[in-house]
Amino acid sequence: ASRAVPSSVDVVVVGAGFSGMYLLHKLREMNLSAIAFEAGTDVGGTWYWNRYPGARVDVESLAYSYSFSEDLEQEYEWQERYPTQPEILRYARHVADRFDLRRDIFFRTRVNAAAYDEQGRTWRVRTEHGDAVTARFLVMATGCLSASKLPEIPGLDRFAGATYHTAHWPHEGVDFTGLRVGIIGTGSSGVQSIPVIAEQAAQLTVFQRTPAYSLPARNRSLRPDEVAAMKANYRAFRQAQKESGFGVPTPIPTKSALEVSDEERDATFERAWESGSLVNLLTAYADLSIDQAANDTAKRFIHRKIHQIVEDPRTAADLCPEYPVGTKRPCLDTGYYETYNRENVHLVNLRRTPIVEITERGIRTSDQAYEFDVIVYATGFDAMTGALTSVDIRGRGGAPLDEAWSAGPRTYLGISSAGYPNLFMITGPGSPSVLSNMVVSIEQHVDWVTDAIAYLDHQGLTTIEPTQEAEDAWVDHVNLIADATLYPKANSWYMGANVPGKPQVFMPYAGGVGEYRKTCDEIAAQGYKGFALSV
Ligand code: NA7
Repeated sequence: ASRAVPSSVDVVVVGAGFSGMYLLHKLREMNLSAIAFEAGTDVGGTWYWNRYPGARVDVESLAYSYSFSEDLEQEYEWQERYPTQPEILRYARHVADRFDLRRDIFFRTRVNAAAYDEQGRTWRVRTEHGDAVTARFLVMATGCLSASKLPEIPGLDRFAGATYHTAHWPHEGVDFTGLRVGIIGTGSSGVQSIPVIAEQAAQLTVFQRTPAYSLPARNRSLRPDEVAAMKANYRAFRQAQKESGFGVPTPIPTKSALEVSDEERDATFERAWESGSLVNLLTAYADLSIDQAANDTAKRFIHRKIHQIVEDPRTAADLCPEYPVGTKRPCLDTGYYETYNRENVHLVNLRRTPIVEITERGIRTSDQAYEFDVIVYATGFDAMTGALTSVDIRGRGGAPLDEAWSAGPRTYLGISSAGYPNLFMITGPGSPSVLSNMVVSIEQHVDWVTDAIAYLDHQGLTTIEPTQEAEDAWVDHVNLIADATLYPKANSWYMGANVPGKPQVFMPYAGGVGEYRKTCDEIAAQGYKGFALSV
């Protein structure tokens, strides 16, 4: 914190999570000056903030890791199949140490504003501490799930006990022993933390608005032989990741769920359920994501599982989602449904009895007043756009980004936006991002963006900006793909549905990581088709 912020650099990076770290490394290798601003006190982004009990990644560690350094890839020793938050944070810290990244990161520093100077062709970036820096390029590496969200329930401030949001968990942890705990939210954060909190708390009451589809993670320690096999084959595996749909290599399904016998289908779903892999479930049949009747078969299978596990039939029924499988982000859990068989755990179905208010003592629903010592908010994020529009970003003519996006985000490739020259987003709306293994998508964007910067410098050009036509066409393309799927059928954060007043548009690109990469590469190879480049 004692270092002074330089007055001018080539690139300002906002965020020091997996995107920001790799960006810094890459930009340095290009001999460009770059700094990153990071709100946290350390690197790691998502894995720095989300310290709630039970927090884990839902992609396997050997796949959810950087591929840019073969030494790192070979030397790093992952312990678990699905690592916990501390293990992933340790990895991020290792990467920061290994590549000496911290010297260019300003921690405890939020970026408040960034304005494009049309004369100087630079971005003027301001931090919360009043520092200002001028940069040729601005890269928002701010993450897709980083602007956390509290529920809009009357009386939030009234509660006298302790409250925690899963994405702002205290570093020292929380001891729930002997406490009466209420938790709101049953997305991934709720599903992962509920079983762990239930083991400690005297009583745990879960307030569920929409149930999640969840698969048992079947987490375990990695075996030395499987790690060795992966490390011997890593290049081929990484290539397969890049070409895959979700950033996780899987055989491409050819069969329809409707063309096979019930026995065959059940056996297939059973194998996916046993495998502890979400992608195995989502790609079990070719039409699960596009055909309602096909999707219904997966839905019925999971409903049956829930009814088999959960003893109380009414609780089991309440835990069964109605929306199509996969149209909200499904979860991987460790003992989630089983937790509802504990005597100290109680499910409140908010569809039947909505929350009326938070009181000094707890939570009041339409039919009952619950008293708690602690309330946990597992209520998620203003996803994909929240972290971008919370910075006062102004492009040409001083146009605010949040106004340009008032009817939903508009990007070209999810990387850039018309009217905002030399501004790049890593895994922005309109790219596969949250529908993929994030590390694969992050590396692809960082490589693409740094290649574009190198191209400009090599050609003696100073600015790059998508044309309005290219952006409009991309937005249409993203919508067209989404409309061919079942995704828009759920009220999900993919759609912005969890934030009151947020425009309802399907934000990620659903055409798959491999197809998307091909498109990005072709556009670059054609001299950045759809972009206006200027000297
Ligand atoms: P999510 O998946 O957005 O889950 C948030 C949960 O909180 C979800 O069940 C919401 O119900 C619920 N919620 C939000 N607001 C309210 C209000 N006002 N009242 C009741 N319930 C509410 O966030 P997570 O942190 O769990 O996971 C984010 C991603 O991280 C996850 O998808 C993985 O990719 C990793 P809703 O569904 O909106 O009805």
